[in-house]
Formats: sequence, structure tokens, C-alpha cells
Amino acid sequence: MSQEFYEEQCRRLFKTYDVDQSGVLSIDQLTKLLKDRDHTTPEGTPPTQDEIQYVLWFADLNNDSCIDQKELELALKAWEAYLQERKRMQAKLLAFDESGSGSLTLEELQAYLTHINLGHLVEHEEAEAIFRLADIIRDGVIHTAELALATHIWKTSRRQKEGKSQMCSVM
Ligand SMILES: [Ca+2]
Ligand SMILES: [Ca+2]
Repeated sequence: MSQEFYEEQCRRLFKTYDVDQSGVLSIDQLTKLLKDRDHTTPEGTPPTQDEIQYVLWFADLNNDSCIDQKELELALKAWEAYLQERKRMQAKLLAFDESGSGSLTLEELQAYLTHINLGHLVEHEEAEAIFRLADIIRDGVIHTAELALATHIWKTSRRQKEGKSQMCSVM
């Protein structure tokens, strides 16, 4: 799909969902858009709170809890990427949910991070820092979209560390 076509599609989508023509998509309008564009669940299944916040985390650049026309492209990309990952994330959550609560505690997240760190222990402190950033609906546990975000944050921080150590070895 060409960039031009994509932008045109974004413009049209924005118009369709900004039903009050306020120039931004409110949380309710964004929720409807995400629901309509999710073809992986039965029709009409709404996104969960953590999924909505996940999209905002990536797309709401000016932090006003609304999506403007420029942010919509980011929101759609974040949502599409997440939908492709969701099944895998749900399976991971299930696998590390020792207590069977349907979400992960800090200790369970630490075990998951250690697992994606190829078995090398991720320290409590680091796991806690990631937990705090990823608990975007602030209910003290990690849900599926929050686990996807925790994974993203962890990978980004690893890449930064590797980048630094590579620089050190060059110098
Ligand atoms: Ca915004
Ligand atoms: Ca949470």
C-alpha cells in the first residue's frame, strides 16, 4: 500500500469516527474504531482497557488522552502490530500465570522476563521498573496488552544496552 493511499485512508477513517467533529478522537471514539478494525475476535468484541491504553501509549504523543489526525496513523500501526502478537502474548501470560488469576504479578513478570532473557536472571529491581512502566491501567497486575508493552520496553532497553557496549568495544 502506498504511503499516499494510506494517508488518505487515515483521513477518511478519522472523519468517520470523529462523529462530533471535534478534531480529535475521544477514548470512546477510538474504542469504536479499534473494535471495528479487530477482525481476530467475534464481531463487536470491544478492546480491553489495557489494549486501549496500549494504543494510547504508542500514539498519544501530546498526552491529551485523545487521538488527533496525525496520531491516528501511529494508533493504527500499534493496533495492527498488537493484533498480530495478541495470541502469542495470551499464551505467554497463561504459561507464566502461576496463580491462575488471569494476569501476572511482579514475580510472575520477573519469571517471564527471565525466560525471554534466555534464562539469565532479570533482577527484581529491573523487573519492577518494567512492571511500573507497563502497568498502564495501574491496577497492580499485568494484562495481555501490558505484557506486550513490557516485552517492548524490555527489548528496547536491551538494545540500548547492547548499543552502548558495542560502542565501548569499538573505543
Ligand atoms: Ca493526543
Ligand atoms: Ca495493569
